[in-house]
Amino acid sequence: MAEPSTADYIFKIVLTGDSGVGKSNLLSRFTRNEFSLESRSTIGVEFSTKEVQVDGKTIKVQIWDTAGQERFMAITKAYYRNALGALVVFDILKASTFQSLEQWYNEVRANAGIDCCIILVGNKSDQRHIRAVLYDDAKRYAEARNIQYIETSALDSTNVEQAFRTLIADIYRNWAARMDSMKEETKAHALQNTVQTIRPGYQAAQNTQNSNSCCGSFG
Ligand SMILES: Nc1nc2c(ncn2[C@@H]2O[C@H](COP(=O)(O)OP(=O)(O)OP(=O)(O)O)[C@@H](O)[C@H]2O)c(=O)[nH]1
Ligand SMILES: [Mg+2]
Repeated sequence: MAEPSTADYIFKIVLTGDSGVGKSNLLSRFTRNEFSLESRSTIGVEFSTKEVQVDGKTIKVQIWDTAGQERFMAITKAYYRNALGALVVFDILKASTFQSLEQWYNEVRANAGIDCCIILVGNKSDQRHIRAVLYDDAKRYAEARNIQYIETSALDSTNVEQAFRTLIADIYRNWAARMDSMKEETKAHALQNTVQTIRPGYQAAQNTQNSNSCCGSFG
């Protein structure tokens, strides 16, 4: 039988971007330290989990992955529902995947909400000598949307851990403030003899609708 999770928080994160940009390999590199040169296009929706530590808290991240070509609305809505963060990925070797970004960015905003934390990921940096998208263009795109840009290589592992951890830390910062204010509210209720229990660890993923802002800046 599976061990019960001892995580303080559970975050759902989604991967999005055109087919072939390397979403599944970023996921397998981060969660299992694996890479495949001949990976097939993802069929349906898959997810993997990993526990990470932030500020002494254990955070279990559930990372969802689907094919970039999977364009059915029914999947889209369920895929993004309750996502607290998204990695929007393009391939620095392929300009068309950069041109598609707006579509993916809007899809996240429309389905996961304005408070979903987003990080822009330019993947395949191991091949940057033949890059088709300039670093500065991608950086400018991200800055205009107030999100962070990072270049990764799922092949040689560069920045993969950092991309996920930056996003997770950002979600944590965003939610920790809300958790603290919820705790304050709980204290106030307790003082009024109101019986109410809040389990911070399991609130985050269930309260995306009550939020207002996220990810304005990265330290
Ligand atoms: N050179 C290089 N190749 C990569 C990298 N990441 C992925 N690839 C290759 O790019 C191809 C597509 O990778 P996937 O991870 O399957 O891409 P995907 O975004 O999941 O594609 P879909 O599931 O179709 O949406 C595979 O041949 C990978 O080996 C990388 O960092 N560097
Ligand atoms: Mg895939």
